[in-house]
Amino acid sequence: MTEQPLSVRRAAARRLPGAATVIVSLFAGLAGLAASYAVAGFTPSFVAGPIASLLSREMPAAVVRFAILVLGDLGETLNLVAALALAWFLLTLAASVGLAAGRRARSRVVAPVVGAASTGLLSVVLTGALLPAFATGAAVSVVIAATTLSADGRTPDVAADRRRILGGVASAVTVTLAGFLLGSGRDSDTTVAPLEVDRSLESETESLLGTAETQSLDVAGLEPLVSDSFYEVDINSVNPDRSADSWELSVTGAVEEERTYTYDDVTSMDAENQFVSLRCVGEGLNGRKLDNALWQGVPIMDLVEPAVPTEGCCVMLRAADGFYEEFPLSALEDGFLAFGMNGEALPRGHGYPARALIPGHWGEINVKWLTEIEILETEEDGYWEERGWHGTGPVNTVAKLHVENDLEDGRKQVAGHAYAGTRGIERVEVSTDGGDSWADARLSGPLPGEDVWRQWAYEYDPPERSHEVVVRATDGTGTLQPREEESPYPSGASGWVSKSVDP
Ligand SMILES: Nc1nc2c(c(=O)[nH]1)N[C@H]1C(S)=C(S)[C@@H](COP(=O)(O)O)O[C@H]1N2
Ligand SMILES: [Mo]
Repeated sequence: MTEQPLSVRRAAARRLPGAATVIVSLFAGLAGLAASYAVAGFTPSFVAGPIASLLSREMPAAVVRFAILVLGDLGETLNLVAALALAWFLLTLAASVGLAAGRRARSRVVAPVVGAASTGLLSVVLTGALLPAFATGAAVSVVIAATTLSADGRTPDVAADRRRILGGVASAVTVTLAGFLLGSGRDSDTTVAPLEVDRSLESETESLLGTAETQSLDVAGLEPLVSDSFYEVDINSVNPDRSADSWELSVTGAVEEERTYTYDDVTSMDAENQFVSLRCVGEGLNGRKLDNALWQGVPIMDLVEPAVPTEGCCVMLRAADGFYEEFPLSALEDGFLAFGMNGEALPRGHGYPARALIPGHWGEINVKWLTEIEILETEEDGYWEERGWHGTGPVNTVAKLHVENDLEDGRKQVAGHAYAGTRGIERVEVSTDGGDSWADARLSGPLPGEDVWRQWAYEYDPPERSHEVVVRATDGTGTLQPREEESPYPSGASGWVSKSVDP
């Protein structure tokens, strides 16, 4: 048997066993993922962000419907978990390219360098952002270097292999923990600049918020007329992260002259306050995706009219997250462009820098992170209509039953909100015997505005057995809401809410 040259023996010693390569790649990938999160936080520059968007966009309509109707908010969590897993897997593959290259080149420095380059490239291709890609590459190279550099090449024994793998794992765990802490400590609203409006609007906002507070019914556990926590529905689990400086809104399509506005253009126009409630077409009959806020902004037609629309029938609103919704021009005419919410800048989750509010219509056409208003000459489907929903029209009338209190005097109290878009709420009735007899509920005083919910409450002496409480609303046109129960898909939940109440 001939003696092998020393260099070949060294290389053989440096070669990690197959399973170890997989382990080191997995840990390097994890560290890369965490480093990206540390720098980008929960934004589209985080390497898992674009994957989450892609997953929800490409998911078959039936799966999305199942997620909305059956899984609810869990669907969004699953989307995020899948995106994280996929990002980890891709980074692991890219890191293993580095290890393989190092093996072929028989050099200790090749693996960390190639691993950094391939994972960094993957990240930049996915996100288009340099800094998080750089962090990912650096973290991956640290983990790979911790395994390849700690080999001395002369001791091809199991103990040495184990030390090398442990070195990699230990460094990966450190980087991952640090990355997770840094990323989660990041304020998700760092790009949001404070709202600047003139003093007179500001004091009007304060006084209207005060009105909403005093008009709110004094019922324990009932959400006030300006929601404490406003629901959020997005096609993506990671929200856009536009700064006001980089944001522009253009009016395009069937217009005489296209127009583009900056954030300064929009916020220096004459701003107004508007109460507008939103309800999601996908929520269950007695669901919680109905809320109200006081918004600061400008009438949308103040931006559209200078472009002089020609013979349009409809409009397509497009957004920074790839969302788009189409609806008739007539609905746009009452539209509002909001850049403030309850006297603060619009939060990132609700569409910073600016969103559309289309009074009386389902939430979905109230497009957030708005970037383009395109006037159309022929109808087109929006994002949700392509997936089978009919959510561009006016909302259904609904009365929710969210609160059930035992009062000190022995009576029962039931309460909730009622909403009928721009038709308004005229009356809410309650039955405590399954719908045989009805009595009027108390209503909160109406707030100014065309599209605002109301609260209702009703107190009664409970019977000594469990009983069925039913609630129904009559809108401002005098129409009683239909009794028949309809599922949210495709045109929004409808029907009388009823609940069995124990004595
Ligand atoms: N750009 C964009 N706008 C959007 C959405 C979205 O995913 N992306 N979701 C819509 C849906 S389905 C609803 S119900 C409302 C919810 O608004 P909120 O998240 O501020 O409550 O926003 C609408 N606007
Ligand atoms: Mo929605």
